[in-house]
Amino acid sequence: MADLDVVVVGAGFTGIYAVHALRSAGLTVRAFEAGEGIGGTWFWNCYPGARCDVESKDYSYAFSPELEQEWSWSERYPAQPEILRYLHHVADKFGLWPDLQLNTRVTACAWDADTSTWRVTTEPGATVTARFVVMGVGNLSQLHVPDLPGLDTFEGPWYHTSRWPKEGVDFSGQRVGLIGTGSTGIQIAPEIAAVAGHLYVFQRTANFAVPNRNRPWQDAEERAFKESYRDYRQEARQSILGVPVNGTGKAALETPADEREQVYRERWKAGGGMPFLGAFTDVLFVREANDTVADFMRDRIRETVADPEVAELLCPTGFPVGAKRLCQSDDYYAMFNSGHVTLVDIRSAPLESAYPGGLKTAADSYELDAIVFATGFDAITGPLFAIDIRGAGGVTLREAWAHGPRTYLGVAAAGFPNMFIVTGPGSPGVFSNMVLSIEQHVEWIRDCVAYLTSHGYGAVEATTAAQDEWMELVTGIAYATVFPLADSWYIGANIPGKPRVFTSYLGGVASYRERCDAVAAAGYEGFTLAPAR
Ligand code: NA7
Repeated sequence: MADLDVVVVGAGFTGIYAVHALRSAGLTVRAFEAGEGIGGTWFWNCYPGARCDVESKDYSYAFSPELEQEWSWSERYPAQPEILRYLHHVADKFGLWPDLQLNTRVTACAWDADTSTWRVTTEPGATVTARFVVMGVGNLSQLHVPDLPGLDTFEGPWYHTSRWPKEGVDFSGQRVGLIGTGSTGIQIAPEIAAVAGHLYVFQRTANFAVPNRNRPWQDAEERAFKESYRDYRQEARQSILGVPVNGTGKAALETPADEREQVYRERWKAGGGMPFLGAFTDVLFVREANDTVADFMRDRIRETVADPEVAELLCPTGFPVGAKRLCQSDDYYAMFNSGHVTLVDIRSAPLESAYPGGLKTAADSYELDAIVFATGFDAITGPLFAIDIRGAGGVTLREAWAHGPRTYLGVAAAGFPNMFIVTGPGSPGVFSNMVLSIEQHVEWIRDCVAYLTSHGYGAVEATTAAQDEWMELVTGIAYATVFPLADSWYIGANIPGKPRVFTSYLGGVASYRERCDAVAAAGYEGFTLAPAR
């Protein structure tokens, strides 16, 4: 007999809700969390300026009307500390702490076919058995520090944004080198520039960034969304991205240029990335349509940045808007107008090494007191591969996915019975409002476990045929869009040697939910169910 019904790996948004949902269904469950606090992504990414790019009214749990009424978000886009406070409130309110075990890293999970249980090994030391494991490891938790020769010789401190010291870092008056200009680099740069003596931004690829127009919620606004929250959540479930977006319903290429410009101007003024991607029906499917957005955004950069050469370097080229995560910032571009911020183009003169006093590119040397890596993550599969997962016949997940991840519905993998993945590859995951997707996955998993238990089944495993059919669908949709046209972490291009495959389901959260529900209603079609032992 297993120690627990379910082990959940991670105590971020997934682990916290999974403990609540599975426990409420009468199951014994424990979440193991490597960090010394709950929050996952929002625990680790505590660098200055860390903020969610989905509005707080969307980026919150919908499972409890009482919770959504009693909690007040202070700002339109929630900052990291406020998200952590929210998650603590949830853990307090639902009494989850006894089943959230901190400072415990799951290092291995091995399937035992004889007992239909998983043996879960943790650091430091203990092993537990469980009927099911739920991977709530997040998509962006395995950090990536580039292999930079000489880094160990650098005499100052260096940091990765995702392991920021909890006590903060004082860069007052210092010469700081920032490597990376993705969402994170763009968020942290103005914060460092505000105090540093000089900030050098080492840019390999310029990214598109739109304004946040972040601001406190007005009381009247909050009242309004709280009054219709139930309907609003339903609308979110029926959407593509898990957030209602007011599209024009028209194609950009069939809209007169002045009308199109007007639409973009309104969205620029209102702030936020999703309204741009959803403005016209063809922006994410037709490169020429996407170019109309890209041209508009490049014009805004040229308008904001005083030095024309710097502005041109900041203008992204060569990939469609949205194909790399669309960044959001209210002050990134304007920051380059201050005399103490230098943009260093490491596309034309690559970064070569660190030396005791700073960083060296193919063109120059930069004397630095500190280096900040905002160089991202071994995304999506990285956190799963960090655990030694061994399924049926002792095959590791790493072996099974050597050519790229393969799942059925993004939630299960053939060869790995009774293992569920939340927002994994093959699901809308990173292309959706994460919290909405997490809730949908967790509820589907809860219902699946309840079904198995009540029908006398002990094991559930995706069939290879169902998995193949699903991945074909996922790939077919993805390659009809502009998303695979960039070297992004979405396709693993940021990690040397990683297979370049696009594995997110882009059909939208509504159709995805429908399919998951249909599979369940048909007695878990595409899965093999085995009687309990
Ligand atoms: P990202 O989006 O992966 O950005 C990483 C940045 O670091 C990006 O500008 C990279 O340039 C740069 N990078 C990575 N490796 C190197 C090396 N070796 N040399 C120079 N520059 C490098 O990570 P973020 O943390 O910003 O954002 C991740 C997600 O978190 C984001 O999409 C949101 O969903 C939240 P590159 O573009 O590869 O040329």
